[in-house]
Amino acid sequence: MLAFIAKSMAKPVRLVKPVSSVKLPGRYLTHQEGLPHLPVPPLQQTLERYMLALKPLVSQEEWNHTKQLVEDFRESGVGERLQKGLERRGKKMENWLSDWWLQTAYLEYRLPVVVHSSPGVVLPKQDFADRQGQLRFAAKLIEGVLDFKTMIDNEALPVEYLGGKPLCMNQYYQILSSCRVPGAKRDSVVNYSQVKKPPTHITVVHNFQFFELDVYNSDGTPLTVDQIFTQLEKIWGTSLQTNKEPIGILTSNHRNSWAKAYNNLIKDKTNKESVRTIQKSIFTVCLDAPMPRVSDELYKSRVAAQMLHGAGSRWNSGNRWFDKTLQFIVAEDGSCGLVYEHAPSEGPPIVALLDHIVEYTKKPELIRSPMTLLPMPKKLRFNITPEIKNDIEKAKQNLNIMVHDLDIKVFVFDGFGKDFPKKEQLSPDAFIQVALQLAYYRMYGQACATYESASLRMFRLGRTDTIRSTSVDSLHFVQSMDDPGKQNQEKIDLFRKAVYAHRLYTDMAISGKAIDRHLLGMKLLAIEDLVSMPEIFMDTSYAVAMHFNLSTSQVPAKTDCVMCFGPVVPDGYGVCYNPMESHINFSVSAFNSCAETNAARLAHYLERALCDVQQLIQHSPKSKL
Ligand code: COA
Ligand code: HC5
Repeated sequence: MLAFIAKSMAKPVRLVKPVSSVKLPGRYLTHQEGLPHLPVPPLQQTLERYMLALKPLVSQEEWNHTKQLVEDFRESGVGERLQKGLERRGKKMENWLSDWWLQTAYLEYRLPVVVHSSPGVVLPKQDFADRQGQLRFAAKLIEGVLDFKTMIDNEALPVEYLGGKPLCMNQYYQILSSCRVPGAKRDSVVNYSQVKKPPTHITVVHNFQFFELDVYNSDGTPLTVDQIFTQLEKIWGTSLQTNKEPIGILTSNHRNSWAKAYNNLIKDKTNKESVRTIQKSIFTVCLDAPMPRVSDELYKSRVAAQMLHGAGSRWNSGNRWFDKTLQFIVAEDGSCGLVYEHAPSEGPPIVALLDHIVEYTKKPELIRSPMTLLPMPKKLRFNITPEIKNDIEKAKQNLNIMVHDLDIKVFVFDGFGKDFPKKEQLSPDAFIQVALQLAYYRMYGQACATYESASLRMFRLGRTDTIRSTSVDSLHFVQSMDDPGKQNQEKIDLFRKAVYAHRLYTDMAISGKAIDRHLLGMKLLAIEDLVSMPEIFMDTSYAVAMHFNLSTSQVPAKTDCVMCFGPVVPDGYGVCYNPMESHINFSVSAFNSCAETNAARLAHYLERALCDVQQLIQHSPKSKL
């Protein structure tokens, strides 16, 4: 099917350039070409909306100062010049933003991918509690991913829609057989899915030891679940020693340190080959060592931590290659999930894959096929010099600090799900976001800059823009909620107004009219084109607006699972939620090193806020709005 590209490309596609340069023929291409280009919003509109977004965040004095800077920006012609530059870029490129975004948000970002960038997903606990069950489930999971891969390869994935509009499907072609590679100043992503001979193996890691497992027969058919199970048993049996160097932990380090260690590591030919095998593999499966048991209440938070960072060098953090795009994690006690490297894709395609796998693993097994003798999966060797050993030790220390610093709380809100807001003719997402504003305001007595991911996939190669959840309307509502001088009806009206405002911003963002990426574009163009940085980007208000104490994302799934990620500022929270019909799965993260934040406390305030708003609405007659 992909023979057309296969012949012309012997090397992996290296994503220093945007993912865009991968050309796929057929149905996919026709679909992609029908998608609109991301527009550059009008300058005046963005500047006005920026001033409005600042209202609830800065003092009147700061606001007046910024207003002056914004006027200067416009009147001096600097804004217009940058605007024209962006518009030219928009005409030249498939997407004026995607490559910049890939570089600035991911490949040039130097903090470790662990906690700071790679999200985790906690899948429902599976019904097994021993090694047999673990390997059996892992085998089914592998088969499920291969089934999904066939749909990708055959371009048979159903096109997704948002707000009635078809979405860009490019990210699906970036998640398999790809891997991030560290670089001195910036990383890159390699993608082997469209090379002449695409890989037919996955990597499996157990007790910190990596194996190459071929998952296809020579005729191109995938191995059966039984065959994979037998291969996993062999891997297990040859990796019983627990005293191995956790080589994979190197990938958890600060990107500059890892890039240095990487260059040193791959000087050795055997090491280089092993690393290439991991990078090329279709995906990775981590067979994790058992973790300490915790109470039912703490269980999901414990698993979320295991997915995000592996729980430390003593536990499973060395049982990973964090640069790998997809790592499925299966433990002996039935816990399972995933950690993924964010550069190639947003959450929704990953979750679509997970939904498919979970359904697949539930299917009854097919009749056992006669077993052909398969070769032993190849163990990937690493020669550890004293220098590499030293790099591993340093990476361990840093990782353990990160592990101790991450405060994570996963909980299920079971008061209601999407059902209640829908019944009240309110957008469930906006409802949750406004409740979160209330929770934060009650804890801190003020509002903060809040980020919610909005999909730009209505546009070709679209990634995300920011929904700014803190608005003048959300502030009015949260200030009124606990004000004894306000009547319930007034509070309800203010709540509804805030919810509408959020939904309006969402519609604006998904149709390419939000302000954050436009401002970023002008800033990046100023770095390229201007001699000095325009003052609006050096202003305190700008810094406040970009300091997202609340970094949030809705990632809906069919599966009853929860996604999680770390905060993006030292004194912030990461909040991710999956709203189901009658409950909502939440994760809240924070850093222990920050005395002002506490994940469980915000979780508690959030639950209370959701309940209080429901009560308010239920116990009052329908609003006029
Ligand atoms: N009355 C009744 N029902 C309503 C309603 C109203 N006023 N407003 C919305 N609904 C319904 C919708 O029709 C929808 O129905 P469904 O469950 O049958 O699909 C449901 O409520 C959910 O809508 P809403 O809560 O408004 O959110 P959304 O699904 O439009 O999602 C975003 C909002 C911002 C999450 C979405 O636009 C988006 O961008 N998603 C991608 C985010 C992303 O990429 N995250 C990961 C980043 S890595
Ligand atoms: C498996 C779900 C992961 C969700 C990850 C996510 O939301 O990433 C955001 C991406 C973006 O561009 O908005 C970034 N964020 C975690 C910082 C919100």
